[in-house]
Amino acid sequence: MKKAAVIMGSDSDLPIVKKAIDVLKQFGVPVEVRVLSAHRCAAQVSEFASNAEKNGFGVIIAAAGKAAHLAGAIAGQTPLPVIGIPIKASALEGMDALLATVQMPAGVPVATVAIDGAANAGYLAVQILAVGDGALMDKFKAFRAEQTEKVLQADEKIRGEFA
Ligand code: RP5
Repeated sequence: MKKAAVIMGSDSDLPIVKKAIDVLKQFGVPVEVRVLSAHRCAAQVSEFASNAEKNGFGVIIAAAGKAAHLAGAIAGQTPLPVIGIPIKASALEGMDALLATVQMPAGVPVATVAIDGAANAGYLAVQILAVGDGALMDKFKAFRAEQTEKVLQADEKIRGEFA
């Protein structure tokens, strides 16, 4: 199976980013986790991004707050799909990071999840890798069926309580 990379702009992002890592691990996806800043260590970001495909990655998750250029900077230097997580890290409550991450020029997309939406970044990465991996796709389908079943059980319980 291809690996997933999870890159965060600062170790202060980890409490949120951990939710993406947990999802990837839950599905048995091999994951490498790095702290790399688009602004504070741009050369290392370039080194990582430009070698990611040949190093066996299939998808990259990039999380950053404030002027969040990390996901876009990575996306511009790799043909791999990049998922951006805007982190709530400033007085602007994450809107700054959301707009900086999502407003990419045509030809260099970043699939941007919600502010602090790290779990969905993990699920989307699993779905991307699952397209080329039948066993992973089966696991994802089983997860979805289980999720549906939990909602239907909650529905039955609540309907009973308020009948
Ligand atoms: C961004 O600035 C990081 O991704 C983080 O969300 C934010 C604050 O970083 P620190 O000052 O805590 O390192 O680049």
